[in-house]
Amino acid sequence: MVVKSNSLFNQQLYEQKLTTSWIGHSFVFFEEIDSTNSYAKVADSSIVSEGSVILAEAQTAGHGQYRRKWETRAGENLTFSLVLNPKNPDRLTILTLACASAIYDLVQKLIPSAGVALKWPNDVLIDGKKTAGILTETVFNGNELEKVIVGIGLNVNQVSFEDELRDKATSLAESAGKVSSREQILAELLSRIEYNYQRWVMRDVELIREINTKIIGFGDWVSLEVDGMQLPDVYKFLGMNEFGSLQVLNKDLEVNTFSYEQVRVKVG
Ligand code: BT5
Repeated sequence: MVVKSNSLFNQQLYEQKLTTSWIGHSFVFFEEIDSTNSYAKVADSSIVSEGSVILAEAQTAGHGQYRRKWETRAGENLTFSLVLNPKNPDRLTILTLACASAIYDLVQKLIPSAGVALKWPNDVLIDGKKTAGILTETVFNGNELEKVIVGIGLNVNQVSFEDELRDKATSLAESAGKVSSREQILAELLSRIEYNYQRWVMRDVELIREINTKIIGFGDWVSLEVDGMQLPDVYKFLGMNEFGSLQVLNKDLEVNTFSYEQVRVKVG
């Protein structure tokens, strides 16, 4: 596959394509930075405010949960953070997955043949390989929530991955067989995120139902890893509840609830 890449993100083109009401109107661009999430956390409110998008072509310390590395080739993908100001820090699991769900819908529209799925708690997969990951972080001022940072890494035009990612990662280009305009993809994704964010703020239960049906293993008997320990039994995966906790049915048909952070779902 011939891939034309490494042209810098075109902010002007992105602005032309953007149709959101407020998300992404404030846009901060870096050719290289340690991490867009780290920057968004400390940036002054005169530069970064609600709805700001911080995008970098390259990150020297891009990371996921537990400081795991997020590795992408510069100039080929989308690595950005979105700043939000919800009133309180509850239900952030749902917010993370609402953004993942926006990516899911976009992938499905762009590549109808792709086997897209969400993986609890924060991934988007195409045909079983990771295409996007989301890291949601909070900043507090004393007891008060100051801002929420949703960091998104989406593999767009990168078609080969090194080392441990070789068999685990994929991209839109790899799946579609052609490159996409990153500017167009970002603009469209932000519209979908804005829509889902509004639904999240309104506590739309339909949003949760919609997300649940997209998560791998939903309705199936799955294995669970809790706080790093594999549980011996299998559980029926009931999905997320309205608080963003994961619910399963055990073999005695009792409902067990786990918090977002502590559980991993293993299918098959
Ligand atoms: C995530 O973490 O998947 C969330 C990644 C969030 C990255 C964005 S980029 C913009 C913003 N700024 C940041 O510094 N972070 C955010 P986690 O679930 O912990 O997954 C991390 C794991 O994904 C790694 O240990 C690798 O196995 C795998 N991985 C790393 N880079 C990848 C890539 N490009 N594509 C697919 N998988 C990758």
